[in-house]
Formats: sequence, C-alpha cells, structure tokens
Amino acid sequence: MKLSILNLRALVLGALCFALAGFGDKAIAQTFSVLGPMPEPAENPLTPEKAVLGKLLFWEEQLSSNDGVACGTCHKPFAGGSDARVGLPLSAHPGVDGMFGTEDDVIGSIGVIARDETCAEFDDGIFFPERQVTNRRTPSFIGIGYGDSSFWDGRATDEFIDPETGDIAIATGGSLESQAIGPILSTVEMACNDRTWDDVRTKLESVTPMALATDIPLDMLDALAVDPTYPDLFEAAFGTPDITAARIGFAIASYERTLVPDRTPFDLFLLGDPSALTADQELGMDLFELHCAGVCHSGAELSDNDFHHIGVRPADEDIGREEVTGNPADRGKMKTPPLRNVALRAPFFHNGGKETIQDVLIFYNTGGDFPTTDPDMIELGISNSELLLIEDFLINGLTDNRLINEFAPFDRPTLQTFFRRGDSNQDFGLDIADATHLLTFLFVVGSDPLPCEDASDANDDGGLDLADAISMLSRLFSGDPPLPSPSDISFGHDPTLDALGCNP
Ligand code: HEC
Ligand SMILES: [Ca+2]
Ligand SMILES: [Ca+2]
Ligand SMILES: [Ca+2]
Repeated sequence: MKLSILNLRALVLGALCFALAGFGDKAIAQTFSVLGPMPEPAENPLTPEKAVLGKLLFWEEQLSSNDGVACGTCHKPFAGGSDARVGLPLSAHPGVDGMFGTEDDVIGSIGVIARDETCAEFDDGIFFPERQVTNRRTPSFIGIGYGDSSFWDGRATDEFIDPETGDIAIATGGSLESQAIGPILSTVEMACNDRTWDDVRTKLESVTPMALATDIPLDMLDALAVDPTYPDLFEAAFGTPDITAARIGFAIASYERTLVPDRTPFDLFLLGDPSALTADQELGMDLFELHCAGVCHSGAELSDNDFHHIGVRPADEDIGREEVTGNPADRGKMKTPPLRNVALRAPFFHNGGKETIQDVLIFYNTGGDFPTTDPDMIELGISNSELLLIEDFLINGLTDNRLINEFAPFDRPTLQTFFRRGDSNQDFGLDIADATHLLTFLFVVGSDPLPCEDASDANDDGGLDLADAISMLSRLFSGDPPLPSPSDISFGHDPTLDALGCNP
C-alpha cells in the first residue's frame, strides 16, 4: 500500500504526539477534557446586550417582591457560585421532621419572610419572624450551562416552556432558561404568595436599575451609562421594550453562559502546561481518576449530569429525582455536581451535610453513610496519604482563582447587607451590651468604628445618637414593640435609604 505524503505526515505526527504525551497522560486525556465553548440554544443566541441585561437582572434585588433578595444574594462567585452565608445559624432548614437541631437539618439559603398575596407578613409556623430558608443547599450557577438539566433533581428541563404563553420557547438546550424563571415566583426565595409575571413586569417597569447596589462592575455601568429603564434595556437586548418571563429567562441564561470557569490549574495542565499542577496534585488527579471519575466525575465537567442516591441521607427524606420522574427507582437521587471550584462551595452535598472536602472524601472512602442500592457506592479503602493527595487536587487543582478574586466575568456589585436592628455589636441579638457598645462609640474618644451603622441606628432615622441607645433600652425594658424593619427579631436588609453603612 502506498502512503501519500499527507497520510505519512499524519502518521508521524500521531506517533510523535503519543510519544510526547506518554501512556498515562493519554489515559487522563480520555477520562478528562477541558471545557469546550459553552453551548447555546438556537432560539437564544448569546449577544452582549442580552448577557449584560442578564447580569443586571441576576444582581437586581428589586427583582424580588420586597427588594431584599437577588439571585446573587444566594449565589456568589467567591463562594464557588453558591451561598457564602452558611456560617449563620439562620441558614438552617429544619428538614422533613420540622424540628431544628436534628440529624435531617439542611444548610440552605436565606430567602424571604413569608408574605401573603398582599405582601403582608404572616407566620409560616417554622421561620417567622425570620426569613424562610431553602430546603436544599444552594449549588453553583457558574458553568452549569454545559449540563442538560438544572437543580438537584433536574426539574429545570432542556425544553424551555414560556410560562406566560405555554409555548415551547426553546426545544433543546434551554435548562438555564427553565431554571432562571423559577426563583422569581418562589415564595421562599424571592416572592410574595401568588406573585404573577404581571407583578414582576410592573415592578421592573417602575424601578431604577441597580438602585440598591454599589460597587457596580464596569460592563454593567456601561450598560447603565445613559440611565436606561428596564424597558430600554429589554429593547436593546430583544428589539422591543416588552418585559416577559421568557425574555427574563433568556437574558439571565445568556449571562450565565458567559461564566466559563476554564482557567483552573487542571485545565491549564490538560492544555499542555505540565507545571500547572504540582507533582502531588498530579498524583491526586490520577487517584481521583482511579477512584472517583468512574461513572460519575469524568469528562469535561467532571460530572455525568446524571442522578444518583449515594447515601448522604436516607432516600425517603428528600426523594429528589423521583419528584420529577415519578419513578420510585429514582428515590433520593440528586444530580452529580460539576466539580470545578468545588472547594469554594462548602458545606457539601444537597443538604450541606459535610463541612469539608476531607469529610466528603471520608464519606466516599467508607462507602457512604446510609444504605443505597447504587452498586458504585462501596468502601474504597484509600489510604490516608492518598486521600490527602486527592484533597490537594480537588482544592488546589480545580479552583479558578478568578472566582475567588471576583475578576471579570465573575465580578459583581455589592448588595445590601442583612442585619438585626439594634444589634450594634453584631452578635445576632439585642441586649444591653448593644446599648453599651453604641454609647462607647458615641462618647469614648478613640473607640472602634461600628461594624454595622444601620444596626446601631435603632430608631432608623438615618443618624446615630443617644436616641438610638434609648430606643434599644426601651425596647428591652419598657415592652416597646420591635424596632423598625428588619427589626431586632428578624435578620434582613434596611428598607429605608440613608447614608449609613453596614459591613457584610
Ligand atoms: C434564596 C436563595 C436563592 C435565590 C434567591 C436564588 N437561588 Fe438559585 N438556587 C438556590 C437553591 C437552594 C438551589 C437548589 C434548589 C434545588 O435544587 O431544589 C438553586 C439552584 C440554582 C441553579 C441550579 C444549579 C444546578 O446545579 O443545577 C441555578 C443555575 C440557579 N439556582 C440560578 C439562580 C438564578 C438565576 C436566580 C435568580 C432568578 C436564583 N438562582 C435565585 C438558592 C437560590
Ligand atoms: Ca430537623
Ligand atoms: Ca447584639
Ligand atoms: Ca438613629
């Protein structure tokens, strides 16, 4: 057989590549790959106008009924796209038993106080007067568009149905759009009861974009340079000023598609920079490939985008995927999360039940905590020194530093800080120490600045003086009603604009 020059060249090149790559790395390349371009559905091609509108909407607290919650309140880049407020005791959901402090509790995200259809607060029986908390740990919104479904149970589907018309707006590839319209009407996350898309439209038509945010990133400032209204911004993105649910979904999904976490040391290593991973991290990657990639954590995303019950909790406790499919075989199954930036997202799993990566590794190494029918959940018997190498890979090999530093495109505005009125010393309660704390600030020369001026402004008149200490004391000792919203018994944002600040 005669080889053409071209074929010969291909052969030689192929052999050379093989020799250079070495056998082990070739296997790695088959198990893992770099993130390709983010897919976008034909019906919603990515444009800068849609993406920046989506970014504005994602960080827009006025998208919620009561101005206190944006998508970004629960999803922060520096927390790996998840919620950073997990250290607060108020992030607890009592789980199915309805009781706080038991085994089935979940570390969720703080949403809104329960409000009826007139947006009046009511006692939900669990959280009131505090804000409600989601019943699952918040996953990332970054790099999610590679998958074909969204949420832990995958209920946000590939096919995106326009919720106002019932039409199929996107036939396939629209899970981000399907997901994005969910929280806006969710009575736990952002809405009063019975909120409609008309309500959302009316609200967005009337507000000044980003009026509540500070430190606004440059691309958002550019879009806001001519003081546009939301209808103006929708016109720039979609050609007409109409605000619809589908367009909100299209815009937010477009923004999310610009968030590609592809500069991890792992990605740089796969692209051919052998120094991107330390020797230990490379060993950790090999061990990860051997023990963890298997059916679940391989490919470009390090996720099979499928659903598994791995025994973090009993399957009956949160039935997960079964809720979507109706199939009892899917009981307790949750979506395999992609693993880039995983270390920033502690605590882990759908219930936030494992505090550290080390805890997660011990969980897998011992074959899980609760019985599961999954044949892959077996004791792994990995040695401690090997576990440390895997941990090193997961923590240092898979983190894109642009998220930690919140560099573009992972930059964001500063949102409102939550506090308790009167909690001058920031220990989550109002007591006499808060009055003393404020008085010290007011009258002792050289005393420390207040960590949260808004909290110390007990009477919410925009100033800090003796009257605030008196408000605290009469609330404590004269049976006065709760201090002004968010009040001393409820954690939330300041509903009145003033010049005072509050450190996050
Ligand atoms: C109150 C906190 C909260 C708010 C507000 C919120 N989310 Fe989430 N987000 C969550 C939680 C909790 C989940 C997981 C829910 C589940 O799977 O059942 C989630 C899931 C997601 C996912 C799915 C990720 C995956 O791995 O499948 C995306 C994407 C997302 N949110 C984006 C958004 C957008 C866009 C908004 C605003 C329109 C928003 N979130 C508002 C808490 C929040
Ligand atoms: Ca409980
Ligand atoms: Ca206090
Ligand atoms: Ca005051």
